[in-house]
Amino acid sequence: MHARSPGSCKVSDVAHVLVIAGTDSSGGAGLVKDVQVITELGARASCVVTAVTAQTNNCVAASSVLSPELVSQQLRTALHSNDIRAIKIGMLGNGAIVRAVIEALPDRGRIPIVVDPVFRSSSGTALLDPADVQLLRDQLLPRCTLMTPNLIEAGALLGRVVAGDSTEQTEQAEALLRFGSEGVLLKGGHGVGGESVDVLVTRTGPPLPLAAQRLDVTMRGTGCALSSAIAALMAAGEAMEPACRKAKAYVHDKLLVLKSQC
Ligand code: PXL
Repeated sequence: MHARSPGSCKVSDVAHVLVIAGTDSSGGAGLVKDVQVITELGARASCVVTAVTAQTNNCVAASSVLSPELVSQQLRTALHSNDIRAIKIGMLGNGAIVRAVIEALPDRGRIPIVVDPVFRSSSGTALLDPADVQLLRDQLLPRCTLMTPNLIEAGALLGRVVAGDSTEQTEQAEALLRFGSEGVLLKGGHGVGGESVDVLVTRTGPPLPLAAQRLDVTMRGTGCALSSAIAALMAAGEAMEPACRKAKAYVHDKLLVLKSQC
């Protein structure tokens, strides 16, 4: 008989996602949502807090970013203490934190890094200045595996008007790919039409439309949920395309449940 030492538990077989994000006191978006989704999908979560926000569903009452040193230390210690299999990046808050995260990120290609570019709260308050959006675009995206912008964030990153149809959406997704990530999932949730179509573009294949019936229901934190689900699935070994498909179906199911309750 062997006594198991406390350190012998094999956590390395477990999909473990590191979330870098801000908190939302309402619980509707941000870190709480991320950890909830990751846990529900059977993965483990560690976290790096970048900012603390006081929010209702209708407004941001207050917001304070943490020091870049504290963000950097959280990131380094989380990576050091755990066998992290994927990283999800949400709200960063300012340029100093964007830089701190870039410096402490693992080398590209080691583990999947999914970035959901958070520029505004759902209620419309800016959560990242335009100059810092450029920094994220030019220096963080080349370090990432997948970016998951919505149509509005894509317009801000490209300095263009929001795509009005599927041809423009695919063209904008391809333009976003030039910023250096390996893939871009450009979400069509803010568009019009009977279907909500996300377009996945990568360097290895043709653009892939992922369609779901558009539901006349809104849920805060759907962007957080989708990117966290993708990160959890990729941490468990899924490739980018099936991870995006399954994550979209997962979020769609959540919206269906919400609709059935309305
Ligand atoms: O849904 C994007 C998002 C991410 N993180 C925080 C947020 C929001 C939207 O409101 O508040 C903290």
